[in-house]
Amino acid sequence: VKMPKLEKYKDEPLDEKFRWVGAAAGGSVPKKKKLRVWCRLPNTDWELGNIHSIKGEDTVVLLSNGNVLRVSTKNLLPVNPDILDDVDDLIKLSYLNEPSVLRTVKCRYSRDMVYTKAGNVLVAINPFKEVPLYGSDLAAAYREKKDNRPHVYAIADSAYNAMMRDGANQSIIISGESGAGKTETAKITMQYLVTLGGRSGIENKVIQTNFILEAFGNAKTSRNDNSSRFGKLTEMQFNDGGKFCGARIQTFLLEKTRVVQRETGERSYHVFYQLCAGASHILKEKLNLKAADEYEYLKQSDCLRISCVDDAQRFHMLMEALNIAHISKEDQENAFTMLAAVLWLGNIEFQVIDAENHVEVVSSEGVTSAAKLMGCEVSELMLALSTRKFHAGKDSIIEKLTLSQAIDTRNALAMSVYVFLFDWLIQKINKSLEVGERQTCRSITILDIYGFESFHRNGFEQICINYANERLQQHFNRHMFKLEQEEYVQDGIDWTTVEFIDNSECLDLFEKRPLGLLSLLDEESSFPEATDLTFINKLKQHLDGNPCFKGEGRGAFRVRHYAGEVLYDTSGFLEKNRDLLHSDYVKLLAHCQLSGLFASYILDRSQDTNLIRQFTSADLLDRSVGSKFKGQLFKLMQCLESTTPHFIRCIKPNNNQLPGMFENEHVLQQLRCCGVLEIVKISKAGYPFRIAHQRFAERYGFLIFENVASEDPLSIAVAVLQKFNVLPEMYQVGYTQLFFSHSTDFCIGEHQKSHYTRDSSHSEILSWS
Ligand code: AOV
Ligand code: MG
Repeated sequence: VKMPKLEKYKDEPLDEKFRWVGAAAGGSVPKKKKLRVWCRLPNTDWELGNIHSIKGEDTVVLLSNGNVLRVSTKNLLPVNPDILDDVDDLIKLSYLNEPSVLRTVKCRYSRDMVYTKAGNVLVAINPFKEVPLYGSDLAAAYREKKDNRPHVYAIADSAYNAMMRDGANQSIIISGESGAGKTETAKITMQYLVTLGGRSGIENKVIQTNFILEAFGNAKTSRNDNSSRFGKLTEMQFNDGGKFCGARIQTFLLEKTRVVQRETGERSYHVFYQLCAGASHILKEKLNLKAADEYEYLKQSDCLRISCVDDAQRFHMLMEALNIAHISKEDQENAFTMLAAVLWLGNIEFQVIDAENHVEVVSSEGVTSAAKLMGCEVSELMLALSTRKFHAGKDSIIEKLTLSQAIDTRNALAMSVYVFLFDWLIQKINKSLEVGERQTCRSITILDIYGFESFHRNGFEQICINYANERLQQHFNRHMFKLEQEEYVQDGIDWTTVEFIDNSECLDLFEKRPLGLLSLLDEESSFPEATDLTFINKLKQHLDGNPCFKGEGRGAFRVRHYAGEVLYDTSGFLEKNRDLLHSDYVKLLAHCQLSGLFASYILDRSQDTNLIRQFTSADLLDRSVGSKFKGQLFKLMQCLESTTPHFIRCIKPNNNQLPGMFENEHVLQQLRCCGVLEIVKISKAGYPFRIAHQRFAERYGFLIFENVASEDPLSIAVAVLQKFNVLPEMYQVGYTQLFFSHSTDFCIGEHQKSHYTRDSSHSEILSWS
């Protein structure tokens, strides 16, 4: 993909750069000790070199590879001293520029230090191999503050401490493009959190649910062999004493089309292959299960295996995980039965019977097995897949389906069975992880959604995924840049605004009413006559003014996302957005005797969500996939806004899923789009620790004043700061709060007063954490 130019992005402010270069140009550089510089090559890479000579705007640089280059001085940037090569927090760099940041993370990465801080944000680069960075000993070291190197554990720990200290719910928000390591990071976070506050007996249960959800909700894509195809929010719950006591999982929009169709070289959900490879003889016989390559739904994409993965072994792990999660044997078997039914549905074939392309179901092993597994009559299933019933007044009219209609119906049925199964499983898991006797009081929520995607072909699924990522990016910007800086301004402290790449324009493109992408999609979906072509024309007509949108030929359009430009193909958009469920087969499903529980669940759900209702345009507003997803994301954001966020940005070092391969341009692009340089700038100049005058005075006033109550809080605060020699550059006094810079390492904790005395030094007062 060609990535867009990010115009608002700048290196160090230009004038600073020139000042620096100006000093070098002023002839103050000793001839022998030639100044080291980053020099931008014609291919836009940066290379280290030494200044050889300077003539006006041009500088001759001796590059480290031996070449000599004459460049304009604006293509030079300052190099940090070697001693800063592997700093653990980018705010420690003396010169903040792209090549220096890249050099630091690259240098750390080559030594398996995959985590680096950028102020409060953790940058995690995917090692694509096992690294000796995890385990209970290391976790304990973080808990006991014996280790303070950047780590997921450290983030989880500070979230936990903040939760205990402030009594406020926390969130850990993990983002990054597809394959960057979000899901692994989420699991590492969870592993840390479940051990807190001592053993509760459900640690393993929670950890094992990850494996179950990955089996049913992850698949191999061309970007990631274990790509999450759903969004996941896990609320980790803690009791009064701070002990982990339960969890609740919420999922978002599972990519259901994958069950019936996908690009060549990709797989459907892991669980299908695991089941085919690993089921016992008895189970195989019961389900009439064959090898994966006998199922149309599995073999169609020419990819049945993932290298280095043993599906049969994974199936045994799955069974174990289901047992540990207390999913009953009966429920497990119901689930496997449904999976087999889906596979057999895919093998059902149709035969054209007249000139109008109407069809009948071919009697085959596919249809008999599917009917048997679903628990309905073969004839019932055949009828549901080849006809449609209409109500015209009191009469009902039966209409035969054409070949493409019948195939669509069959696929829609298979997809809904899978989605029902997935939702049902989540419900079971939640039941099992539920906290007993209402003991929960606080939580840390972990968000792991599908990452930004740009494939060869991008459809409705990708636009939903990428839209979700835009929303998340907005949340990140809001907290890292907007709220932070607004607070400085409101409280009247000295502050120079740091610019950042705002993605509001792109979000507007999606969400604006009535002329945003989602509204237009809904409007068009409500016209029965509309086609993908009329849809694209509508988009072009209304959106061409938006700088993030560009109409292309042949039913395609481009969106400029914060993380890159993506070309979308509109084919199937309307259909997928409408997501019609035909009443005939929903009724069929609900009355199938698949297995008591499952059937009643479907019936519940279909009444719940009015699935049986015929689709009308009025329903669409709240029923279309796009609007439902948008609504879900809004709720998600609301939920996140009620927590204190902690951010982890995962970075993918290469597109080959290989260890030890660090592609500069690719990494740089990701660092840019998550605004790492800007975050460092804000953190470096900013005041991450703050406390209200009043609170500070209450806490420390007694160190100076006998009677704190009689003094004004601000005077007390300033007196304390002066008495303890807190340097003026370490803090600023706002109208309502005191702001402390990063270098103070100040902790706003509820410490006992006995911790300090009038003889305490300022470092004692300001540096516990
Ligand atoms: P994702 O969640 O960000 O992609 P994953 O977490 O699935 O990415 O990571 C992809 C692969 O990278 C994993 O299967 C591991 O092989 C490897 N990996 C990631 N993090 C680590 C780590 N800390 N240590 C070792 N290997 C790691 V997507 O779900 O596609 O957006 O939709
Ligand atoms: Mg994932």
